[in-house]
Amino acid sequence: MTSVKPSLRSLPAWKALEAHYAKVRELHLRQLFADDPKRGERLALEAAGLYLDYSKNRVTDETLKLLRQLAEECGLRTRIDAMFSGEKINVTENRAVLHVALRAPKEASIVVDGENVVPQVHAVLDKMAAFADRVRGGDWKGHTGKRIRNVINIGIGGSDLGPVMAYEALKHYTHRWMTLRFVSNVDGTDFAEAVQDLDPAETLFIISSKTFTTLETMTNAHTARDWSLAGLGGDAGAVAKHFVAVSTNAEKVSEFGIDTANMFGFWDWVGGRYSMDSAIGLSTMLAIGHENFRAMLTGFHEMDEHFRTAPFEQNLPALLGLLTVWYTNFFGSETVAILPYEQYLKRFPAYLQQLTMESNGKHVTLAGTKVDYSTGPIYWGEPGTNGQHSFYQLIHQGTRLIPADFIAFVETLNPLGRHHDMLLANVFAQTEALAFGKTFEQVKAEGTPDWLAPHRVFEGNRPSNTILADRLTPQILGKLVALYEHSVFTQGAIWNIDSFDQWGVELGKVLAQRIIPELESKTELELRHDSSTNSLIQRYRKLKK
Ligand code: G6Q
Repeated sequence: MTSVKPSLRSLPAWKALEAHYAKVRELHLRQLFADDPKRGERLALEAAGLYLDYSKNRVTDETLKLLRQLAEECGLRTRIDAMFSGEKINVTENRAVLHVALRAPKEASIVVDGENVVPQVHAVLDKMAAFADRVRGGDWKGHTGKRIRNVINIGIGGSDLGPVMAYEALKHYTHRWMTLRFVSNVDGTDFAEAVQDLDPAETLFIISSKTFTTLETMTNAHTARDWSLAGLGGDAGAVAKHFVAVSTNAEKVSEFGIDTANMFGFWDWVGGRYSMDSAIGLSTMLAIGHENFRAMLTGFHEMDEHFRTAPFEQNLPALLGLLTVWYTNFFGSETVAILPYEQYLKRFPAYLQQLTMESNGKHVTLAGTKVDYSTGPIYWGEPGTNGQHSFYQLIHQGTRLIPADFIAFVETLNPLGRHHDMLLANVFAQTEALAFGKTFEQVKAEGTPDWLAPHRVFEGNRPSNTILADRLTPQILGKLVALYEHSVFTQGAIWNIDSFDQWGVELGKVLAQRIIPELESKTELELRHDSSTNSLIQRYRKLKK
């Protein structure tokens, strides 16, 4: 995979896209829709239960053809096959990238280093299911014999964002007698607030850490153990009933005092940000039950199969990824807004931030040469309609081009009077307003005085996708997450980067380890940082109590 490839900019499709961009950059969506009355029906795709309307994008048929050609020239097809067959496509860590194996059906075979990993995946799933049944059924008792009513997942990054998002997204499917909380930050407030109203006798901690060495998670895990034991009379034997682990590191797990019988494993071919459907999803399974969890996996798998087999013209993730490349590299867009019109998806944009930005925030190619084009855009967003009353102003009338994904469901899980029609009316209205805007003439025709008219003009031509599904089920959530995972993959394949490492998070971690003793030292130390860092450390040391 690392063989020297021609630079992206020199590919025929890239050059053709550059020339094409010069021709279409000013084309207005008003014009595109006027020229093709069926555009809204034509530029839509339905696959694996998701409907994507991509007609409100600044593309012509020629753009789409050239983007697909770019995908071919970049070897997207070969890259997809390499991932699915367990090749070590994470080259900087020499690892396979096999989150797709986490949702493969029992009879599938995916071989890594000579071994079919699918049976191992299902063995862990079965173990998780048995455990979840015992906790949910009240058979797993705490140290004092009380039933577990509270579950706290301690983890960070990939060991937190997926579980938090999935819990919020699937809350409708949870038992309400069970309280689920998530502690991630090393800021003690996170832990203190999570447990302040809980009884240790009824509280189970899941320590979720692939490496079991992460500073934040291990600090919180030790604090949790102290809190638990303090509340349970100090008997270290209580740990066995109140702590389980999700990790790849059995040695560290048992060093911490957790019986490895209560450890749920996964593998180095699962990246943190791609792990919510592995044992890292144990809190999700405890919350929604194993049948729902398995339904979510089925959803993931359906989207995987779609991505693996559908031709690029009909391939949702490939199309979404290519559109992002189009805006990022040709229009110079720097961000993508994720706007779910579904309250349960309130943490979805935060989840996608890690998935997309940790994956594609890279400055060198697979071969290690500096890229001469932009890579991963900034993903951000908030649920609608709230965002409409804050930042949408800039999307509508600001000077930046911000492609936006609107996500909505035909049915609500909480039917309440007219709420849902109003919610959906806003989705459709926003994408319409973004695309078509309001001209000076239209504003004037409303009797607006000349001086005010420019302020009320909406230029329009702001691109958006609308993703519609029937209803937010575990299965649909799996499809939605897989859609974005593979869109990220598509982008990474075009940019020829390693979407599966994250060296960028290392430096700060290492420096923090050096600074911790400098903050804690009782004696004066000679600081050897730059003058800014030195004086911040000195100020903190002087003022802290
Ligand atoms: C994700 C990253 C990162 C990781 C956390 C937690 O892809 O690798 O966010 O998930 O740093 O790591 P541990 O699970 O090892 O504690």
